[in-house]
Amino acid sequence: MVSLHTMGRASIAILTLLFVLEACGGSSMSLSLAPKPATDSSDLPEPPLVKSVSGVAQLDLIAAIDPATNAPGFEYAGRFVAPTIELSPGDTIDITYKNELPPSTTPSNMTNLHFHGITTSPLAPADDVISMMAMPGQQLHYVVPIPAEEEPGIYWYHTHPHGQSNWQVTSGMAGAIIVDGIEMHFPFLASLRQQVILLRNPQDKPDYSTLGDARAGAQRARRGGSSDRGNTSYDPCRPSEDTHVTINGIPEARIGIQAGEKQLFRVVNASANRYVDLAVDGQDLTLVSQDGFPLDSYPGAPGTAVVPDVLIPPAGRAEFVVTGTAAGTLLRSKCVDTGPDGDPVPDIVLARLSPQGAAAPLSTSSLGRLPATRPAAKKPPVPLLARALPAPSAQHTLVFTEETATNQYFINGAQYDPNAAPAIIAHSGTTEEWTVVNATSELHAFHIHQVHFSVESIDGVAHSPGRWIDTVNVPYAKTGSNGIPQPGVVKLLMDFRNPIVRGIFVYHCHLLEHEDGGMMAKIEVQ
Ligand SMILES: [Cu+2]
Repeated sequence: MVSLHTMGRASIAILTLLFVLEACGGSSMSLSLAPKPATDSSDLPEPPLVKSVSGVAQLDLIAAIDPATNAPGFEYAGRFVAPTIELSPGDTIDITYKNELPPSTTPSNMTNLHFHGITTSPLAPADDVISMMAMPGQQLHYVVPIPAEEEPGIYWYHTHPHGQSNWQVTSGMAGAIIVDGIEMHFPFLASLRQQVILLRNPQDKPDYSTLGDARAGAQRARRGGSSDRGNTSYDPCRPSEDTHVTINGIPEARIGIQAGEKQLFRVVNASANRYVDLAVDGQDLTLVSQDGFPLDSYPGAPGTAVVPDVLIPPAGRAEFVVTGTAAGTLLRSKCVDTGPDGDPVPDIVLARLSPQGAAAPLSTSSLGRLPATRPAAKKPPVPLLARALPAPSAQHTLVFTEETATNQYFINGAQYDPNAAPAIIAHSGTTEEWTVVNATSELHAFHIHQVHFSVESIDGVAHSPGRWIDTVNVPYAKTGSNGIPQPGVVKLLMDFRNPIVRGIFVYHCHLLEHEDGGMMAKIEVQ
């Protein structure tokens, strides 16, 4: 359960005001702080774009307190906004990251970066979240090589300081990464406009002063034994202050799309803790990719899937095609049942899809339209992912448990210890079968750095077709017909074949309150 309050209404109103000021070039002062009516949504803001030049996407990023929210944020080019990084397979991300957060003890305001979903090295100066850490006043230099065979799709970067990830990510320290070339998998996408969408769930700062970390304090006090464990009549769709979601930084957006026009929506659930289940009223979605990997990257899998909705756990991504209608329609997140001990996730509207405004270009950047003439990225004749999968060389079981009274979270009975040896040793070039067991009464989202995996089964039911993903929902425990609690179980095929992935990295629950509370461990691939 996450019991944090959302940012206050005033904070949201200020965010809205800032956006409107920006949209108006800062010239208009006849603005109201009153909530905007749903019929007058602002156009979807587009973050600034950093494109690779000569194979390198270079940027300077600053961690600092955003005066608009009084919370930590990314400052880029003088604005508090996380830029979108766009590059080709084989390119390199080069980021100078300076920590200008104030020195503090609760929390310490240390920070770093993780490149979520990217198949890259876990060793410094690449995607190392264990030894690379900047205290206030310090600076890090990331050089992250993207393999030439990296799948084209949407990834993201976010901060990953254990104990403080929840507060930093929920405050917006996260941006999108686009690896170009998805039109090589799906030529029909080349002529479509696309929308890069980051969903966030702004929440209040954890009370670090009570116990010195994010695990308890006011959250525990507010929870006050309110667990619904064993309560079968709880309402998972109940309204809650904690369930507010922003779309590219605003409460609700208008997306211009003409009647009959198809667009590619590329969505990151950058919430620290909130699930979304995306749907568009009156139509099915044509899903083309999950977690950055096109669906047809799994051997034998169909290229696309027509689905009524797509569940995206925190940190997950989905890319899908939607169709405009003459009367307009709504992009919404449907209610999600996160379990008796989980947070309410009610149905909410995220965006109004409308023909109004569609005549104007949606974008002035290359992200507004995938150029059909883009030079083909280098792709090996037989990509690693397309080769026959070796049989698993090892099996591991991870049991997720928690103490809701103290807000502590465990994998196989242990909380994360930065000084502990890796809990799992794997060997490069192999696959392994991992069984993730959820013995709690709420959902968790299993994620591992550096590699993707496929889901073999969920609660004993074979899962087909195969897909490569990096974050998976793990069902909560339910009482069986015999009256005995049955844990939720997912079986995963872990892919350690890419030789770039060697070293020590982590796997964890991507509900970041749980990760901060200990639900994380190390793996070493040798
Ligand atoms: Cu969790």
